[in-house]
Amino acid sequence: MKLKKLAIAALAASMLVAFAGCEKKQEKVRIAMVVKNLGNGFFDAAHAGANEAAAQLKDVEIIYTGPTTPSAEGQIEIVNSLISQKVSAIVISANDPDALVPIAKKAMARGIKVISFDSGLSQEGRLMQLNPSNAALIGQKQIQMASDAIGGAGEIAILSASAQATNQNIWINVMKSELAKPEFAKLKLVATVYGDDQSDKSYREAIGLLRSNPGLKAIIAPTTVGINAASKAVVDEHLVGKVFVTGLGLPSEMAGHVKSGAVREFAIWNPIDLGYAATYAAYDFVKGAPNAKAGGSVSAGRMGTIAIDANGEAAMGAPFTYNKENVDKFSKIF
Ligand code: RAM
Repeated sequence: MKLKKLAIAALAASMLVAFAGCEKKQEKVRIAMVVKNLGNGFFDAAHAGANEAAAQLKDVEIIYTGPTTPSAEGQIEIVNSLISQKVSAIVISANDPDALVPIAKKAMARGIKVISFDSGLSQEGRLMQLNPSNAALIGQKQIQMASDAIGGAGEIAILSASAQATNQNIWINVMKSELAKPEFAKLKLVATVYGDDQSDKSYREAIGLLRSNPGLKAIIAPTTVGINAASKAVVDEHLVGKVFVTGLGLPSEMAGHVKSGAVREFAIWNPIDLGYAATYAAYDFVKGAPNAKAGGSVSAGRMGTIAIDANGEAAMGAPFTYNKENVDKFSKIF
């Protein structure tokens, strides 16, 4: 009888161990990618990169989310609910550098690792900001492309995303400093408008620019949504060859506009790689990797090691330029 009791106890104990093991296996690192807004091809590509990283890391689940329109309020609500869901990390492209800081701090106080990517949060609101490239390079490149498209002289305008977007505002400041240089003295910035990364609003703003500035020669749109909408507007207003659009675009969305002649050149980095690297970075923070800190580095799978500077910022490669020679090839990728 005693033996039988012992055997039952041993069986129960082994079942418990097996159950606990099973539980452990199911515990995944839940990384929430919060984007500026849903329905933007750029973030869809970043999401694909996040999924690729999760498949390689094996114990990661990606929660892809964002508001329908790019507002800080929408993102605050989402972050609040992610705090209740006790996710492991939040990887956010912020619609405002400061408005989201209190909620990001609340998340971090609960042990959630918050990093920003693409459009950054102010330093106190995140552990790391992953920039796609160096901000100076991105800004300079866009002025250079506009200047080249119009022979170095004429009126230009900027069609941006939302007025509070961290990334676009940094690039616009660089563009303005570039315009102060003697080599761009003949370029005149006549207006800066905001399409809020919504196709319809961006299109209307572009039409407005074209109609109220009859001497306009170039529109620079440092947003994939804006550049696509501005190119359509130039075609619809029969201004191909007279007004050139440039900025940051997705080859898959821009190939037709390069062919129509509305766009000669545009630039971008690989959004798949950006989402992939941001996911790996978040994973290192969740796992408490000793180097995952300002002044350290994160390991980003096929992207190698990414250095983090003293302000907690990291940058990936230089933006790449697309034109009629290469746009079709890349349009199959992103
Ligand atoms: C849009 C978004 C994003 C930006 C790209 C270039 O998709 O505004 O934040 O990085 O454009």
